[in-house]
Amino acid sequence: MSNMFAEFHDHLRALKRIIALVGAGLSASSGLPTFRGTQGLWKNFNMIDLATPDSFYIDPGLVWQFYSWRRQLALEAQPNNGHRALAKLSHVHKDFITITQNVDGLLARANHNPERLLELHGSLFELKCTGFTCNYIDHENFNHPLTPQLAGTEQEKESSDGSPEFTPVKQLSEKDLPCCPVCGELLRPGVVWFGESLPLITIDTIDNFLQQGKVDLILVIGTSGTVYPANSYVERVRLQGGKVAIFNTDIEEDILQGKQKDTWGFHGDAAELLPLALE
Ligand code: BJW
Ligand code: ZN
Repeated sequence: MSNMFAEFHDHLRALKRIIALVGAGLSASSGLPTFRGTQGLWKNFNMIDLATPDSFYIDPGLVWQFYSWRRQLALEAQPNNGHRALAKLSHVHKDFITITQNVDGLLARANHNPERLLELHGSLFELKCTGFTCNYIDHENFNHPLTPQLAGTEQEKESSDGSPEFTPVKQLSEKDLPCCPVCGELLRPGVVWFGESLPLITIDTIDNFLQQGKVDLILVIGTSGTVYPANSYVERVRLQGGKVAIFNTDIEEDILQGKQKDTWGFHGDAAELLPLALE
């Protein structure tokens, strides 16, 4: 592996335009659960019950307890060396952007250059009004709990395998949940659920970066690559002739054996691998 890092370093020095595409695996060693897999968030609850506009419409109390618990986990978590390695690169490399699917705010807390950080799926710490005619957004709200009735969800114990587990503790109605200071309607988390459009300004910034010149390399960090449009950026870089470097605890065998053209595979914890590969 050490030869591979040396080779990668030489390569990195010669590259101009780089994208990092980040998923939940980057924050795993900060103690935040991923979504899929045996220790993932979706093992007890179907994502359709928690991460769609319909689920919020049907039971906002259940969905708010889920996000209140996630906010608490993220507030207690600390950025790891992987977050810090990307943050460093964002200050020294001019033609570099990080596209993160994570909503935990840990890259920002690791001092990532804000101009080069694109939060594709929003943020746990943004609150948006659901009122039809109201555009109220609270861009950064780190209060916990958001209402007295949302207190308590954070006391849930770990599951038998040690991973944090969500269990709703109460039946909550709209009056128990955060409401808009302007119009009084229900507030919702500022994250992107299935079937929703992504922030247009973010999509445009990524499209512009991809169109301004060939992207030489995309670092694909701790993501299963199952969600569109995030997963499409890897193929777009390949089509431009760019290379791909994967950092994941689960990598296909042919990639590890160097059989897939223009693809590097770094197998293991992204928090440990990224400082070795980037610094
Ligand atoms: C480690 C590690 C360690 C572990 N080190 N590695 C059919 C029907 C309906 C819709 C669709 C459909 N087909 C396609 C769609 C579109 C849909 C979609 O993609 N669905 C698929 C599931 C099929 N997409 C959408 O609906 C999106 N909107 C959209 O397309 O609108 C149209 C549009 C497009 C473009 C412009 C404008 C409009 C929206 C998708 C929103 C996804 N939202 C979520 C929830 C966010 C809120 C929240 O956090 O609760 O985002 S879903 C969830 O998945 C979350 C994540 O960001 C996302 C990706 O997950 P990620 O990060 O990859 O995590 P995991 O768990 O899957 O993988 C972790 C990886 O880490 C694994 O590989 C591990 O091995 C690895 N790992 N430990 C390194 N220590
Ligand atoms: Zn409002």
